Amino acid sequence: MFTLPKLGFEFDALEPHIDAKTMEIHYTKHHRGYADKLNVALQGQASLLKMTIEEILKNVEAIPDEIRQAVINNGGGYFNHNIFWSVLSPEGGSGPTGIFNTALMSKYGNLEVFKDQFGQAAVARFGSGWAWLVIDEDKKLEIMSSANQDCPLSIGQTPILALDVWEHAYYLNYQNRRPDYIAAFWNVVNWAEVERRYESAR
Ligand code: MN3
Repeated sequence: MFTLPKLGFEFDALEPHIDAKTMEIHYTKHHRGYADKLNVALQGQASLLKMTIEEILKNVEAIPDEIRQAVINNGGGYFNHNIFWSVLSPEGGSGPTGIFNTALMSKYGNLEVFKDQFGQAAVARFGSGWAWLVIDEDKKLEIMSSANQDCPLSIGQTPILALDVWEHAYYLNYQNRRPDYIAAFWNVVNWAEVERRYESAR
């Protein structure tokens, strides 16, 4: 059974950048919904139930046809939000450090260029989806976006920074102003966690 991770902060801790009501509904309804539906889809699937969610999403072709799309949607929804909560923090926003920062700077030149390109990917994602900073097996950094709950793990990429751009992530506070939500996101990014994910990836 896949269960929700405990949030590292209260629902109102990210205000004014992400409001308490959005956080509460997002975590207790949307994220829980993905976890519940993933568990339903996996009922009786003994071999899949022995795997981690990362292993399942890395091997979607091994999922039986009749549940594959349900697992991609709900397993992706479950895992993607786990990452998203982990890279948010009320103490966030400072900026990257260490070897991760060195890699980021060598790719993008400076943090503002990176934020701008990531923001463009997030704005340009039509409809519902995610913006990502990912690394490949050589730890090469790349900005990408995905539709719906499609997970970068399924195309061989390891996500280290995530931004949910489904309307449910921002509509209560920002309505149609996705760019304002994206700009506010940078104030609550937990760069230490992004860095940890970069360093611990193999
Ligand atoms: Mn969401």
